[in-house]
Amino acid sequence: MKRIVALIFTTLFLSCGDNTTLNEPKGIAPELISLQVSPDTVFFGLLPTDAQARARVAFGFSATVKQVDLLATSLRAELLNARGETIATKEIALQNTASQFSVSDTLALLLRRNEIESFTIAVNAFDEFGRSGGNARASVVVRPPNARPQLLSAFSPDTVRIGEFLVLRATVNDSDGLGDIASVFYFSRRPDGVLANQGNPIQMYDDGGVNPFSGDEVAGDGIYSFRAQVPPTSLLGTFTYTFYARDRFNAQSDSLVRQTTIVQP
Ligand SMILES: [Ca+2]
Ligand SMILES: [Ca+2]
Repeated sequence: MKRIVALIFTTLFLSCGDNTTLNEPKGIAPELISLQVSPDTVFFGLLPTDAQARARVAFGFSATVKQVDLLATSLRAELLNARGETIATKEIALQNTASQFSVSDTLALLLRRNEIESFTIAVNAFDEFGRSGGNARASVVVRPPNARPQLLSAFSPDTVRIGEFLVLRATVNDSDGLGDIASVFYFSRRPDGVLANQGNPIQMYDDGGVNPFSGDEVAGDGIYSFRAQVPPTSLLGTFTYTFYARDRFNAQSDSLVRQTTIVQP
């Protein structure tokens, strides 16, 4: 019995590694040496939304490319979510022979409020072989819709004598941070029913006592104060103070009302 065994050899697969080596590009790939993003914070609550409740969130960026040997032929900017997944991409063709140059553009996407999380912009420049010498990254923030400021408490003394100091206090908070509080103020209604200060709000201070009408103890702690001496000309009787806080989005808190009775010295 005759057995024929045919073996076919090919060097195709064995030579793969050698081909790769031969095609390996020589020279230094282009790299990103700086990245500026503006704005780096987007206030979602200020953006118009479409019928699907999506807002167009856009970050402008300016990236500086450094090319030593091989020219950069393309630039890719990506917006990454917290899990490192790419959720928006911008590809830009490049044709610049300078050793260093900047590229500015915008990376935008449509976002719903429940899709807000921490984002990163990553930018790469690639040579003709698709190599990048190193990316640049920047964190960007999308702020959720604005929260109204809260007036947590307000205080006025029961009784103050003419010539004594009246000190009013209000404690405020804002889920967007105390830095989002734009002003804390009150209206003063006199015993005769007329609003004091020509009906204008009277500003309170969280400045640690810098302003002469402050009376504030600690700056920046969300406790606002107003302090003034009751003049001899003051009406006697009960003053009614209505307190409010307002944030940078012009959202106003609910009010709190307190009363103080001014009496003879
Ligand atoms: Ca707010
Ligand atoms: Ca304070």
